[in-house]
Amino acid sequence: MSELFQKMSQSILDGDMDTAAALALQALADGIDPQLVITEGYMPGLDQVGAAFACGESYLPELVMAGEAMKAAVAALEPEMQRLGQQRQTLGKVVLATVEGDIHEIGKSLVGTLLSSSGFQVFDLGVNVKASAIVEKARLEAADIVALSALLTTTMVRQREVIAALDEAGLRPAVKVMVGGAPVTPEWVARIGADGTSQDAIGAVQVARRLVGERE
Ligand code: B12
Repeated sequence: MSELFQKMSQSILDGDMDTAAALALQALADGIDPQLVITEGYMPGLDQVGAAFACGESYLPELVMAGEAMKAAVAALEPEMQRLGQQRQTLGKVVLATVEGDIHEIGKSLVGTLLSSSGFQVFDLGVNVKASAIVEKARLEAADIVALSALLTTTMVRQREVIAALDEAGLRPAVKVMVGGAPVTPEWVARIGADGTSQDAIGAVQVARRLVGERE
């Protein structure tokens, strides 16, 4: 299995969408758990690209290609992740978005996929979403949870703006707010008055379940 995982990581480093997707399908055919495939197969490659970018060893095109390859892999795994969660009951409604000014979608979409495969009804508004649109959807769907992703230190502040907008709209008492993304820390969560966070999509499901009063 480790050889397959190495190839997966390499496909991200190469920014090779076709290989990334083909390896994902191969893993599914071999009966490997899709969540394991993401964390052990593709994530190490993505982390490596991120680290290389951070210290100036690689540039934006590499980042874009790695992101596209990761998206292709997750898209190939998604139907199976959905299928695995199919029989579960609906645990609650989640309005999910990456905040305004931020176009990182992979982590957000992964959180959405795992939440919906765990039994939540997810309304994914996409990336670069204005606070007003998030509040509107939360109102329309009577959401239980609003989940906000931000990958940039410069866009984290938008999470606080959404909380303020929910408050202003009178929705805050009824809606739990979950925030996430690489720069988000427990201190940030406390500072902006959010209800929970997690560093990964699997943890996000646990937090969401806790927030709707569901026990593991
Ligand atoms: C891929 C990528 C891109 C792609 C995104 C493609 C796409 N379609 O999404 C592109 C090329 C577009 C991009 C652009 C930029 N990027 Co970029 N990008 C990355 C990279 C390499 C990976 C991000 C990713 O997808 N990770 C994989 C997913 C699965 O992980 P994740 O996003 O962290 O999500 C997990 C958790 O955070 C959590 N989570 C996420 N959201 C939520 C929400 C909730 C509610 C919860 C509970 C949990 C949760 O669960 C997820 C799943 O496990 C990171 C580096 C890194 N390793 O993180 C840089 C990184 C985030 N980017 C960075 C930068 C600087 C940029 C640019 C500003 C570059 C530029 N100069 O233009 C632009 C910003 C554009 C914009 N306005 O948004 C920096 C941010 C630095 C900072 N602290 O602010 C990073 C950290 C790279 C670095 N080391 O410097 N990027």
